[in-house]
Amino acid sequence: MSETIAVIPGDGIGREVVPAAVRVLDALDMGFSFAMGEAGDDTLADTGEALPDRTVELVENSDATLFGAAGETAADVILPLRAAVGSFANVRPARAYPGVDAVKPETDLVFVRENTEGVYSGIESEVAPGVTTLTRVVTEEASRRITEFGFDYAEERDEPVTVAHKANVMRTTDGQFVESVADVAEERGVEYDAALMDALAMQLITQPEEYGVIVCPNLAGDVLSDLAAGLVGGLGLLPSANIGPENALFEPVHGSAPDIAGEGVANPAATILSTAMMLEHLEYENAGSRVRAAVEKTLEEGPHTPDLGGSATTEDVTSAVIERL
Ligand code: GGG
Repeated sequence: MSETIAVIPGDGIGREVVPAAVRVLDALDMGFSFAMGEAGDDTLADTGEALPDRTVELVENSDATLFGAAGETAADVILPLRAAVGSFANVRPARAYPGVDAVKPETDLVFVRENTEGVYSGIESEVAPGVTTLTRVVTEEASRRITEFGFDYAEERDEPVTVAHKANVMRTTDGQFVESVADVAEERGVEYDAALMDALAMQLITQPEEYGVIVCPNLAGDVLSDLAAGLVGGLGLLPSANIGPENALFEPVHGSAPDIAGEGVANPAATILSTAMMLEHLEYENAGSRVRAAVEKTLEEGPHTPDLGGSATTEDVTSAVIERL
């Protein structure tokens, strides 16, 4: 085993939860090597660039990347990093765990978010003082690709698919999206539901158990997955994978949480669960399952960080996960 993992803590609590996840990977003793990279607000202040070329090269030359959190420079850091691994699908599971107070304990959802376009294409301008615009890009190619990925993902897990959109208002762009979804579904002969994303937000809160895999345009996936985090006990529990054809980047769904950064109390579960996704993606299924099981046991029995009502530190929780490995 000689995988090289690029490790980019980023900003805020990224610098606490990423070292915690690396401790867990070290404890597995799988012979991984770690290539540390810098990015984010402080990197911008120190070097004049939020994402130095060296960090991008490191990501491109690694077998997978573990990223922490982006702060004010998110658009200059996380979007290009996702592009550097060629990722087109952002997979965000949102599950309620025994032992954690959840608004909806029956929640078990996976958001499959289009990761390359939509309103996150970065095409913004100030056309006149006080007048700004944003171009929303939706292509047939990217819409079909995320749909194929979402259908494959759901098929492997025997889950229903719901497609979130707002084609009644964004008629051309989401019109393209829903048309591409319908074409792919017809070609594959598969069933799915389409739902207006605003109505779906309410349905997810009232009856999340009715849903499985939710295929979304970029912004909808970002927003709806955070909504689902609220159902299961918070953003400290949501891992994610950014998958490309040949490379991938793994990160917690949460951001840099400047309100608690530096206090040593950030919940490392989302990042450690992201490493479980990374291990599975690298085909170390057994190691991935062990990490996931150790996190689940720790969530069930404690200790818990303050976001889950406990008083444990990031270190305490990480040590408890490692003990349970
Ligand atoms: N680890 C995820 C992160 O740093 N999130 C901050 C953020 O602004 N994310 C936007 C996105 O996920 O597209």
